[in-house]
Amino acid sequence: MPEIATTPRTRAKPKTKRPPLHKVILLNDDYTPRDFVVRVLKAEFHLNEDQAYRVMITAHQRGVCVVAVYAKDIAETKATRATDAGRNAGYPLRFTTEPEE
Ligand code: TYC
Repeated sequence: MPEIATTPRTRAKPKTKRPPLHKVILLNDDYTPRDFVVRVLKAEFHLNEDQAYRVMITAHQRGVCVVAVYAKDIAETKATRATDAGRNAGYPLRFTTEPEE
């Protein structure tokens, strides 16, 4: 009696989908001091000095820079807290979020 191969060729489809990640985006402005932007990036997003400087200077030169990606609610909370830190210091610093493609 010939043996019949029973190994499935494809994996079963996973039943749960990961929720899409959301980008936190830093927007440039003409007023917020560079060192303040770096300080907020370090405090809220746990970037080191070098990472924070690179993100700040990229936003400064190109207008925007992706800071990090998180689950939606975490991205929104961090963007709000970082924007509020600027407002509390009298600066128009802004962070937004958008879903990853
Ligand atoms: N453009 C600001 C300045 O020249 C610095 C800055 C950089 C502000 C990045 C916001 O997202 C920003 N003082």
